Amino acid sequence: PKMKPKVIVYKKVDQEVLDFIQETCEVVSFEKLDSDTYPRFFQELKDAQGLLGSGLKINKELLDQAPQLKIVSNFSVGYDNLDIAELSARGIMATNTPDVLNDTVADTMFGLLLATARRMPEMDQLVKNGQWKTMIGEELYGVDVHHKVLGIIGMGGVGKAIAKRAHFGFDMPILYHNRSRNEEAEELFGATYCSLEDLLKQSDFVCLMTPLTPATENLMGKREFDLMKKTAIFINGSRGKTVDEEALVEALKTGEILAAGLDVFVQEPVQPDHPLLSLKNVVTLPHIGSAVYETRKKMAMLAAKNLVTGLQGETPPNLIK
Ligand code: 8YV
Repeated sequence: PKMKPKVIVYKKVDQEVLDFIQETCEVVSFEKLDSDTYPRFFQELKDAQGLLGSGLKINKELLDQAPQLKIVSNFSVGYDNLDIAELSARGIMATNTPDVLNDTVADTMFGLLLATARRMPEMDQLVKNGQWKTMIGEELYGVDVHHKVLGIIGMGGVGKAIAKRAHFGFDMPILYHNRSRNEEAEELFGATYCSLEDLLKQSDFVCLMTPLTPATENLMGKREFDLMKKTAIFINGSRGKTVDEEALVEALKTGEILAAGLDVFVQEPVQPDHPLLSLKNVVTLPHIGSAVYETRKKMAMLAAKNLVTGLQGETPPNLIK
């Protein structure tokens, strides 16, 4: 009988997902990669034909240790951890898990936007710390969201789901900046395409939802934060490296912008002594955009399907070109 291709699953997935892969592959699984598991991971990598997981930097150095690799299946929509040019040069397929997470991530981003606008974590702590002595005065007021201008940088699947929430749920006029026009967002949600500069100048909320690419690295720096309204709020649900964090800290401290809601950071987990964490006008989340059971299960199953179909010689549903 034909030998089953060996694959490494390097992120915790449900047994049902492993069982599905095991129907056609020999599976070596790691719940996480760290100093304890890396030695065995690189040992197994020598004759592995498939990889499934998220966040592992897959570049020339790693690929030189994986001579039989045929496909890398990312358990994420973002694939900045993959050196696509190197994978392509070696004829190795790469796939990701778009679409299934759009609504979940858009919910998270809108929750983060509302929490930041109305200072909810700060108010929650005030109650829990027994500081609620009188009815809240204007020094603790937040800002309105409904009818305010939302600027979306990156009108992809998640950006569109955010626009839907803003338009139908909060009567927000929407501006967007993107590599290309998005007629659907314009027709369905009244989104208006504009330059990054105009978006930054006119938006009350700026939501950064682009992939991390050489074009978007440090997209938001001092110049960009200075262009924003002093009453504006910045939300980042993309990747940490799309933002110059020093410039963001400066903008928040000097009042160039009002506040920020962040689900992603340059270094993750973010270190406890990071300057951002000392600011009252910053709301932070530990990269939980898609972190609900049903959605992560859909992502895992999609990553598994991409892996299995690729190894069976078919074109995977989500092949990254
Ligand atoms: C994942 C993400 O949580 O999909 C992405 O790009 O950032 C998140 O949905 C993360 O990559 C781990 O799977």
